[in-house]
Amino acid sequence: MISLLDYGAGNVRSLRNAVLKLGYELQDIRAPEDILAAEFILFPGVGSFGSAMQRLHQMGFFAPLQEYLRADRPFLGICIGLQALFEGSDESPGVAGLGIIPGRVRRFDTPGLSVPHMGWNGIRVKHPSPLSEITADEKLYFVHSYRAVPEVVNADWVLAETDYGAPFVSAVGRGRVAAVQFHPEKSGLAGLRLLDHFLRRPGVVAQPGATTRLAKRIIACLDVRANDAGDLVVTKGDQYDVREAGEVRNLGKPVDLARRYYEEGADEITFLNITAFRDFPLADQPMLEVLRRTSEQVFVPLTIGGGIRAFTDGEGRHYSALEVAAEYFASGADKISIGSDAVTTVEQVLAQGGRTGDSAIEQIAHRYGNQAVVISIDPRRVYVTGPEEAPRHQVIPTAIPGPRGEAWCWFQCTVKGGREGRDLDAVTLARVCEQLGAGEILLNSIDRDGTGIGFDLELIQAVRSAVTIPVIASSGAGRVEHFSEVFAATEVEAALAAGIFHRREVPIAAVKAHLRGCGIEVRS
Ligand code: 1PR
Repeated sequence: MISLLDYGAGNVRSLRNAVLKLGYELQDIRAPEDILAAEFILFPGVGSFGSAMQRLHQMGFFAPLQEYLRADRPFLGICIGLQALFEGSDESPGVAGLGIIPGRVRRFDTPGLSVPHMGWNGIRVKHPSPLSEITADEKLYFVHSYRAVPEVVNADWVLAETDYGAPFVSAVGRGRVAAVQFHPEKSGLAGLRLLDHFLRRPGVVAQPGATTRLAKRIIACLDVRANDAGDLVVTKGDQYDVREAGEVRNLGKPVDLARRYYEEGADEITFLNITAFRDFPLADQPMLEVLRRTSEQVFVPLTIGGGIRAFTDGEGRHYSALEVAAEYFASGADKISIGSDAVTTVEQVLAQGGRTGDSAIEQIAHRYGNQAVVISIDPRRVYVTGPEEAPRHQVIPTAIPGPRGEAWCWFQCTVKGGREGRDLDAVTLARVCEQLGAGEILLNSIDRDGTGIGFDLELIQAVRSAVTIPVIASSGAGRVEHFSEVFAATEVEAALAAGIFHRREVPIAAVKAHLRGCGIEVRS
């Protein structure tokens, strides 16, 4: 019997699904006395270090949990569940951790490194543990901006290290207490196997591993909307036009396609509810059901976008963007993606010269962590004769001339699925969203969407070099070489495609085999 310590923030649905799939029984810790009565505690800490500690105190869990851990009783912490074992974190100065392991958790600080550390990386095993199960070519899913560092005082706790800039502690353990910085429930079959071993606790002899490298991620994107008959389908546009002979293109059922991409090796799955800008997403129960059913079968990160903003329904009830996002997280999303509302927010910030404090980005990042907030940008090229023609925008020289031979362009943000252009450029949008607390950029291109002619490298480079958070290149992939091209020409952390995967023109495995052949690190 596994007892889950869930204090109600973020996506623990996937962890529940993973534990149940492995055949264990699961119960929730609801009261302080449940802690000392537990046989095995699973603690998937969520949110910031400070909010996690605050919740433990509020619920009366802090002291019994310390007692449980000091008595060396069976425990597995995940992510913040690892960091909480330390004395404190630079993320929340002045807030004490559980203090089981000496040392502090610190922010990644290597210059030039994108933060969060997000994606698939390896582990280097230091001490015998179930982690020795993981082979040198297997990778696990990480997403965090703070990390514990190996120090003399905690050396006897460190089970594994991972390299990102410098080595950090990716797993700890002593006696029957263990914790991992990565998410086993989001790490595909390797993660499920590992979770099973931790829960069964076999003894294995460690083989010290080599340097680890963060993999470039390959993401499958499913644009979802209702067709004219009212069924939710995966569709795909050409430059955002999803209709063919008047009908919405139907490329399959969302859950079936997501499962297929998981089995074929996608590192993440993104759902974009593309017409949610005009409907209220919480009224869209079929979409929430898609997410729930997908998270029962897909054990890699799930992102959902579309319609994340404040909303007042027909009866005058107001819903905050945080409430909308909470429903998505509770239904199985690991990250939410914000499109149109990010544009509105940045316009307000620029108009008033500072943060709004109550934007969806700020609220959701504060509650669920920066890594949970993706900004989806839908830009379109606007050609100009020189920077002086658009003095308020980030104008770049372009090797792809405009219709009148223009050699300069800027990238105009659009809202409502490309239907409306705004007086804001994508570079500025990305920069301001990072300042507001976004953790990742999903960078589409209306010009390239569905064309199969390759990613817009100039756009991607312009945005990538303006921010320090990870960027996902999207739109235009037609061949495996387009993926190696974008990773060679820019520093993006991930590349996303839709049409070529839906139409089975290029399998995900072929993309990865090609990248591996080019010496680019990918997850097997
Ligand atoms: O504005 O917060 O409600 O979010 C709406 C979301 O829906 C945005 O993320 C926006 O990008 C997306 N969206 C809206 N309309 C469309 C459309 O296609 N008509 N889809 C749309 C955007 C673009 C990509 C696509 C890549 C790769 N889809 O995600 O998957 O371009 O395609 P390819 O590999 O076939 O070239 P809000």
